[in-house]
Amino acid sequence: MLQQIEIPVRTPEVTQSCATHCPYCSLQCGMNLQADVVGAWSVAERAFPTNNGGLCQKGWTSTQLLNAPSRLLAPLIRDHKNGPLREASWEEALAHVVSAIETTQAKYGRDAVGIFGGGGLTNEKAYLLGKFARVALRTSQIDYNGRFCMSSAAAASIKAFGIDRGLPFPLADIAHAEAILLIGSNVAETMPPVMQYFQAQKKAGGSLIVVDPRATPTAAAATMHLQITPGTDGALAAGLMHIAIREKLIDEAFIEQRTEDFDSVRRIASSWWPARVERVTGIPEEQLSKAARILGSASSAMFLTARGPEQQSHGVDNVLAFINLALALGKAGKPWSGYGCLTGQGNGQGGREHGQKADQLPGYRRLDNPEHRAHVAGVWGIDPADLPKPGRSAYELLDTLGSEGGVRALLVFGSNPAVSAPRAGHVQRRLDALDFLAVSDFFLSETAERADVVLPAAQWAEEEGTMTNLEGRVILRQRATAPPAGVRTDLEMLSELAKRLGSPSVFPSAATAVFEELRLASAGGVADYSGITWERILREDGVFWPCPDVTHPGTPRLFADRFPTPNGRARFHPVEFHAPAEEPDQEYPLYLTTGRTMAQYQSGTQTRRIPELMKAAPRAFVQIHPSMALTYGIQEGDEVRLTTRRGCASLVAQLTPGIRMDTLFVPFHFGGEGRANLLTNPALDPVSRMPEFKVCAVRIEKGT
Ligand SMILES: Nc1nc2c(c(=O)[nH]1)N[C@H]1C(S)=C(S)[C@@H](COP(=O)(O)OP(=O)(O)OC[C@H]3O[C@@H](n4cnc5c(=O)[nH]c(N)nc54)[C@H](O)[C@@H]3O)O[C@H]1N2
Ligand SMILES: Nc1nc2c(c(=O)[nH]1)N[C@H]1C(S)=C(S)[C@@H](COP(=O)(O)OP(=O)(O)OC[C@H]3O[C@@H](n4cnc5c(=O)[nH]c(N)nc54)[C@H](O)[C@@H]3O)O[C@H]1N2
Ligand code: SF4
Ligand SMILES: [Mo]
Repeated sequence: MLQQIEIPVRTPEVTQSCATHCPYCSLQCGMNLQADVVGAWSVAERAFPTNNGGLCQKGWTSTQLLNAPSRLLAPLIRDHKNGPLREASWEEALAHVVSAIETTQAKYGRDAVGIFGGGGLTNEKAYLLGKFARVALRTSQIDYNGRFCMSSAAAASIKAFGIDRGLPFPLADIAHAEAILLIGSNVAETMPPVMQYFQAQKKAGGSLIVVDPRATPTAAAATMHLQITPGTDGALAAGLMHIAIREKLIDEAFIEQRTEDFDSVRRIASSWWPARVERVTGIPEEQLSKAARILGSASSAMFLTARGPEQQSHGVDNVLAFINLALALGKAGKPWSGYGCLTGQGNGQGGREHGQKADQLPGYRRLDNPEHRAHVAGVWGIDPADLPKPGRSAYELLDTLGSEGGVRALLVFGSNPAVSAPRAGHVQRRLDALDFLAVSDFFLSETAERADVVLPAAQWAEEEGTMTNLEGRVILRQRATAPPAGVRTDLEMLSELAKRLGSPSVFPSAATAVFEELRLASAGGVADYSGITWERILREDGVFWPCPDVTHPGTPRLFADRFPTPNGRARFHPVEFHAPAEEPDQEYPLYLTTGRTMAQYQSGTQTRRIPELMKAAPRAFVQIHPSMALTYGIQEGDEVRLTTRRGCASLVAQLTPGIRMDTLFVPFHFGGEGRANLLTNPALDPVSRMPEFKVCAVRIEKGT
């Protein structure tokens, strides 16, 4: 007989705890990291005023990243172009990077060396990366993945309001809005803890109208779902404006007192009668009228966009069209009202303020403005004339790699463009055409796999630094533990490279010192951080910029008295609707749209290494309506092949009754043949240079 053996259950004893934030999205949920007696880290709840203790599955499992078996623990070098990567010392790796930079610049000029950054980098890293490009390399060729993220919303906000801060109010205000139009955002999967505010808003009797081609979990939680045809957001906004004007729902007094140029918009809206809008958007007339009345008669209303309407070749116009609507209804600069963009990456907001964007200097200053150049050059101790001019945007930079007059040597910090850039097959070939590629990452991403030098970076729990969340709240990630031996922080890498390149300015490697410099560089700029200190951030649960001095309380809510435009008024923009760059035809009869799923993050470099997340979302799939699947003889779980004018991808069919009949949806988190971006169209918005990730024409076939 078997004897019953008692197995002792080990209750992990907490020996260390550190209050910090999640490594992933722009919500930057507060969390505690805890180490038990054997030094294993886990995540515990922390009351922070954004997530109030809530985390999604990615946050809960994030400490598994720290000791994932595939973590890079030493630099890697490739001796010959097609040879294997081998381990190397830091001395050898850094010397190799420096010599490649010097050789390339000597042969082809300064602009032949480029930098590609990321919106997940801390403010300190984004700042030092921008300074590294302009001062140590003196190249104009720097841009970053934020260009693929919220650049359209940023450009539109600057045009209309004179400032770009994701949300002009704290998240908690959402719970108080009487009506909300949520356009192309699937927060229930992309920022699950935010749902608590939408739920509270609904519970208080508010209306939540979700605009999405799919009946997402977010749409399921709404009071109304407008199931839009991909790429027609501009027509929807014009149609809602038409009804608002016709039914006298607009706020004439607000338009008169706080805005300019409404007449141009009124003219355009007159031709967007509901029947026409229904034809273009697929949204029934009754729903259009109902939505317009809800928004127009509410005492407060918010208009929130995410990537749905923004990642289009007319993304800026789409956002401007919704801002026009918010202004016409008098719903901006008032309590529980306004337009906001739900930024995406961990530091999507701060990452676009401090200089890794092609046209930008710290504090949201501009490279083409002589006063701005003089201020920042002063902080950096260089002649303003030595600062380069604005460079190419992200896709345009990637498109020139290895070509005549293009970038020949590229350094990547915090991005995986081989998976996440549009037309990824082409981008991959451009990466391979480079003379030299260096990548700093925690893991061997699909981009790092192609590098000549891979630099292993410390992770969020092993270093410190500030991030600016989607509300414009600057928060602090504290260091819980030391990085493994053989791993360095990005700041240490940049500091050492700058020194070896003989930079005329000092590049501190401590985040505290970099933040002090950032405060000076941003002083007087639009995104003014000069009054923010790390002590204040900890004491006050974050500080909202602008914060121009240490006695200033910070600015949770913008626009109460005026808009930061020269005359203090918000500006209407007469935007005409344009169809997407590519529409379905006989050869490619369906719309393809792309986006996210809950359990995976971005290009998947991090989340594809976590077993629980792989169990929840194991591989690349395509959502297809069951009736459409029937037409093609496709069943749940079948291997299918998608083809567009850019290329093919192999995916598994997921029959989804909630998607439009004419639309397929593919998440972009997977590598290899399942990459959504083998299919996407790099048609760029003329202003923001955002690619059209959200719409192209596609063909589907059974089989691989
Ligand atoms: N789980 C998870 N969460 C994330 C991320 C992640 O990778 N995974 N990434 C973070 C980042 S960087 C970002 S930017 C955010 C993005 O957050 P979201 O913008 O919420 O995410 P997406 O899935 O890209 O797009 C949102 C929705 O737009 C819809 N859509 C597609 N085409 C159109 C269209 O033409 N018009 C309209 N109105 N809607 C359309 C899609 O069906 C989708 O449901 O998420 C952040 N959070
Ligand atoms: N088809 C399609 N494509 C899209 C989108 C879409 O909706 N559809 N969305 C676009 C959007 S919104 C975004 S934001 C981009 C994101 O796409 P990517 O730029 O590829 O984003 P990540 O996968 O987060 O890549 C970050 C990489 O850097 C590493 N990393 C993270 N933090 C750090 C750090 O601090 N230091 C260093 N050295 N490395 C770090 C990670 O391990 C990872 O390999 O994708 C875009 N691509
Ligand atoms: S919602 Fe975003 S910040 Fe919060 S736990 Fe999930 S991934 Fe992390
Ligand atoms: Mo993003």
